[in-house]
Amino acid sequence: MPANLPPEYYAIERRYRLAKSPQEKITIVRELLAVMPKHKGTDKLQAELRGRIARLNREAQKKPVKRGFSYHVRKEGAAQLVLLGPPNAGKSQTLASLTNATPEVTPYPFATRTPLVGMMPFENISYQLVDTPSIAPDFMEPWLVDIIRNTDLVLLIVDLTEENPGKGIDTVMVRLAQVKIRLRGEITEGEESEEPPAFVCKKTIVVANKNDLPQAQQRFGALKDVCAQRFPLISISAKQPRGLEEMKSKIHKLLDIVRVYTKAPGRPMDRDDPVILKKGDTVMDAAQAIHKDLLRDLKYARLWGSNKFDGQRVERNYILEDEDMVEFHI
Ligand SMILES: Nc1nc2c(ncn2[C@@H]2O[C@H](COP(=O)(O)OP(=O)(O)OP(=O)(O)O)[C@@H](O)[C@H]2O)c(=O)[nH]1
Ligand SMILES: [Mg+2]
Repeated sequence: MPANLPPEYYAIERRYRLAKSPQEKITIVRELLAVMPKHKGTDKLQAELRGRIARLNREAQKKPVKRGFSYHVRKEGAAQLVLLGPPNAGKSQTLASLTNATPEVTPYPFATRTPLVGMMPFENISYQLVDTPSIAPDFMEPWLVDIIRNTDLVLLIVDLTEENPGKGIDTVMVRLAQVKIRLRGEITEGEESEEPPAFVCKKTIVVANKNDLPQAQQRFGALKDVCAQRFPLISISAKQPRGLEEMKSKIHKLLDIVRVYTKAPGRPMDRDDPVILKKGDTVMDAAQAIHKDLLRDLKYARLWGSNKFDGQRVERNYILEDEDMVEFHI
């Protein structure tokens, strides 16, 4: 008997692939169970998902239990970006300018006390932004650690009205080193293994904000000298706004996101709802993102897109590129 799963099921399953922590995965598997029609055709799948929850629970329990209060920000969209920085740098203004969220933007520091989320549209996808409380030499919310460890990219916002905007970068890096997090412009596997054990590296872009104010250009020049070797760097005015489109493109490039449009033979291509993959992912990864049965039954695919002739036949292990169109053949 066929499972006849509804479209939401596949959308949720795609999110599952992007989830990192066991806890996050458990929540998503529960959602899968909730939307799945309950009949004979889904008995096996239901049993399998319940087994998966049990396995993930065991995995979650292996980790040391952390005391204290924590926020969990569930990932949505193509990737999650966390806004970090020293007080008053303009993190909340950046969130307000890029998303529909309405954070408190104030002339005084430490106005933001809890994480606040907004979705930032980019072309036909969107990224999730998370605004956070400021980090100072003597203050960082303890729960911020988990949020940073779990995120896909850090946007480190510094303030061009400060005489030395680079100080904001050092403050944040020193504070994070104390909780075993290293911010890096580039992460290659070899480099990561050079870090002391238990350190987590997070890919980071430095965003110098308030470039509409006097002296900003000169200070950005100085900042470039000290930081452009270590981090991708961009200058913006979150308030005006200025440089935000360029920043979004840079973020998209850095994340190495591959959008793939998929379809079954004889069916139309849906260009509004790409499957989100990582650089290096193959036709098999795209199939798995849709359904594991598709992965099992897949024989080959036909491709439309860059560097191919239309309808070219490719094998299961073919590496996909951004904006490729894939037709699955089973
Ligand atoms: N001129 C100018 N002012 C800005 C810009 N971005 C933010 N500001 C101002 O800087 C101040 C701080 O902005 P916020 O967005 O609240 O800064 P924050 O980093 O969230 O600060 P916390 O209160 O510590 O959370 C506010 O008065 C904003 O209006 C900008 O691009 N240009
Ligand atoms: Mg704020």
